[in-house]
Amino acid sequence: MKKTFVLLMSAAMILASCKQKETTADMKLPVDKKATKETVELYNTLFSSLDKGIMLGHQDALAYGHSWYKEAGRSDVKDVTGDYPAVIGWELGHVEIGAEFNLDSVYFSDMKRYIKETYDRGGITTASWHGDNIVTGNTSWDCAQDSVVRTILPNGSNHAKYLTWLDRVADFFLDLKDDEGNLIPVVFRMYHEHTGAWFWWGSGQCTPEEYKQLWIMTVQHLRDKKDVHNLLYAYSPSETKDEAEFLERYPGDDYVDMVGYDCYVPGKNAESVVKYKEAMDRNLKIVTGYAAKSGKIPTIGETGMESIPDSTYFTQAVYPVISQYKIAWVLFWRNAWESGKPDHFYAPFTGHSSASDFKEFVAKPNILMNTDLKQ
Ligand code: BMA
Repeated sequence: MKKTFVLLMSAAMILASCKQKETTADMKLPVDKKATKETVELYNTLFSSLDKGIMLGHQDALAYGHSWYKEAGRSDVKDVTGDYPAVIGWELGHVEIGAEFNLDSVYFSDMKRYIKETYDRGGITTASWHGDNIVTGNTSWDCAQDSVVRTILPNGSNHAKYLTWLDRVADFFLDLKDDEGNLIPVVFRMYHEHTGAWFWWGSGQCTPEEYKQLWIMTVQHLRDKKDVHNLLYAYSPSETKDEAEFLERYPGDDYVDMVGYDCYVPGKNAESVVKYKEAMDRNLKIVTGYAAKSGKIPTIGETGMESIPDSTYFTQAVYPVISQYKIAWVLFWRNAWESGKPDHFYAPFTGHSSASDFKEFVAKPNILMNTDLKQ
């Protein structure tokens, strides 16, 4: 009797493992060929979700919002719409120097908890990284020198020190675990807006070749040296004029899983909204066109209109443009909690003049919130 049971169990286990192999064999693989099962699943889900709609993302959604900080279960997007964003963005700036909290005062221990909560709810996490300038110790916006990247690259004077910074970034990702101890997958959107010249890795601060080397060195260190296998890599310049500019600093298809761009309304008036719609349309064409050719997942890395003075921004400016394209998500930037930044918010909060427009936008069948991901 016991023997029969053991035999039956072994047969069931062999069948189960064959089934698992079959499904993974059918799946596309990201640039990390050793990516964890959950990361491969996320990668494939992102492709299939392109046919379902566009996920809504919000930066720092769970940590704070306009005029509040750290209230369990709260999110400005949820206050207004009743649902969490499908995608939540987090900022790693200062993890590299071993700080307890990031440059916007979010504790990394809290961030890890929020990432797990999001994962448990079926949501997706993406991370950006405004790492400090290693030469001066100032912020990522310190562009006084044009040699920071050069000093970080192999043989550069800061190379060894920079690897210790990357080690800390790796340790953060390796500490994101679900209840079973599996690593939680994250889309890492690193060295973003590099076609602009406002970060030390920007177009005025390094050559295209140096930028590419920085990117490749980072992927190789995280993936191959530190064995971080729960990442998808997202490339996100600021808006560009054409595919040539978009690709000028592109590190290559072997190092990128998602292609996107960052684009904001450049002012507060109607004219800037018109310019924004043009820029969004042009960049969506570039990004979806390149994604189709190269087999990458297109997305919008960051967008928004600061303080949303246009009360129909979501349904009249964003929706008519993005709904013409198949993209994974649209991520709106953060709603600052800091008292000194009352106008720095990109999603409405309860009582804001754009709240009803945002509700209408989110209710569109092709705009996906957290709950929609489970259906
Ligand atoms: C910027 C602003 C800053 C913030 C940084 C990193 O766009 O929101 O206030 O510190 O992103 O999150």
